[in-house]
Amino acid sequence: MMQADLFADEKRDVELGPGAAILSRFALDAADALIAHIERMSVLSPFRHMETRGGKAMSVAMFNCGAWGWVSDRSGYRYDAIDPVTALPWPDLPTLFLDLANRAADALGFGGFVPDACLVNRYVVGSRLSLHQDRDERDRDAPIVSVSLGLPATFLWGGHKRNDRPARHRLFHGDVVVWGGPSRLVFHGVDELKDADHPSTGAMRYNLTFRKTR
Ligand SMILES: O=C(O)CCC(=O)C(=O)O
Ligand SMILES: [Mn+2]
Repeated sequence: MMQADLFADEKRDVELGPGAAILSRFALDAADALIAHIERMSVLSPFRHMETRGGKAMSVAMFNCGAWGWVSDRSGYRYDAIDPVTALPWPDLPTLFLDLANRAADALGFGGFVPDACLVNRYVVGSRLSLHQDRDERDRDAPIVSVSLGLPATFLWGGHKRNDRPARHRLFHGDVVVWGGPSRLVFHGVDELKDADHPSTGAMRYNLTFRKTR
């Protein structure tokens, strides 16, 4: 098991493009409280492997909190107010989540960001997310705010075309990525998670993506 590379050597923000940046360790102080909320909410709305339109189970397990939740099945991708597993509304967005997302968006100049959806992703060793655009939201003026927790991952930051070769950036525990404005529809993804043991999450990585869907 690899133990090195669990934490960044230094705090260093990275500009990804217009309206897009990695805010190094922006969520570090809140990280353990965020993880406690994730674990509490996953009792109400369990992590599940959704199916793609093609009928394949995704390697990343997910649930949502907030008024709207992203769901995928053989009929496609959409936002739904009801969790199809529990037949209940998704858990409420904790105030801590809302406040963090709002502050991160503000740091990039996107004032007044109030997300109505938060997708919670859980990666285990070998999980990956192939290059995609976040385009199921009706509101494209608001940015996406993404929080990384636990094991580091390699974030793929592409271009406006699927075939644009992506840049690779390590994302560490507490890092926040914001992309909006001219970068809102940039293709992005996550490379296969490598085995290691993180003091806060063990052999897992969590990711929160905050979205304004309407
Ligand atoms: O896990 C990540 O860092 C990115 C997640 C993502 O792109 C998504 O959930 O749409
Ligand atoms: Mn995405």
